[in-house]
Amino acid sequence: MSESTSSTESRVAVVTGASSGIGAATARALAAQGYHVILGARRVGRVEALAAEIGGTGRQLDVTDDESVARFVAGLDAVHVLVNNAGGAKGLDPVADADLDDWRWMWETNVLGTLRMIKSLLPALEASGDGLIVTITSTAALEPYDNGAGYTSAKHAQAVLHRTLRFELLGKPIRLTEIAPGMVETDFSLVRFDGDQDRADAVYADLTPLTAEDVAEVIGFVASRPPHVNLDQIVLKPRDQASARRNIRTG
Ligand code: 8X3
Repeated sequence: MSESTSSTESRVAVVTGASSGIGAATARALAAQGYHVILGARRVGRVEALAAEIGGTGRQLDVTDDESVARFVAGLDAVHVLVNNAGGAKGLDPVADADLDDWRWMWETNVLGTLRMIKSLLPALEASGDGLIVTITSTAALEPYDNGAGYTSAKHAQAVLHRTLRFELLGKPIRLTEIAPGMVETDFSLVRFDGDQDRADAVYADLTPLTAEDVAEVIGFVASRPPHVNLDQIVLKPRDQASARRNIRTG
């Protein structure tokens, strides 16, 4: 096997937030490429079931908790791919009405959660000899929008943390890819609107959003490039969406 061929035999991939949506679809995509996938999520039953299906390993993981992260990474000596997917949005309120608990949750999960995972797994990523960090940010990491400051500020911060590593890790065998999706129909909006299904459905009504599989397929492409190819940033949106808040609804 030549050095530039990206063999995935016995390579290890870690996916956070792997119990549903983009995380679950990414775990499936990487397993299909031959990775042994370690799936992490708070809902351990779900990741264990999916792990059993794809020949991976499911472990409980709360990225907001130091001890949970330490338990999750224990024994992972060589990791080839880390997908920072855990995170999300809560609320859609003007800054004047900001709910501090919602902001705290968004910063804890998206920003500090990503930081905890990266800090914990950097030695294992380097030890693999060909590490890759994929961070799922959002189009919200590229542009602010009305009522979204809690989420857009967290996503901007998460993205800057990730992009800074591109400089700091130069010279080490670790690649970094930021994936910035627009509208993807998962339980993202259901969580954002605290379980209000009608409100969540309205976000994707009368247009064709991306699916979790659309995003996972791109991550699979990134992970299957040879070690010298670094895809720095990929922005993907539905054809019906031109910017964070500009889209076309045709019914
Ligand atoms: C989700 C995209 O437009 O709802 O990350 O902020 S958006």
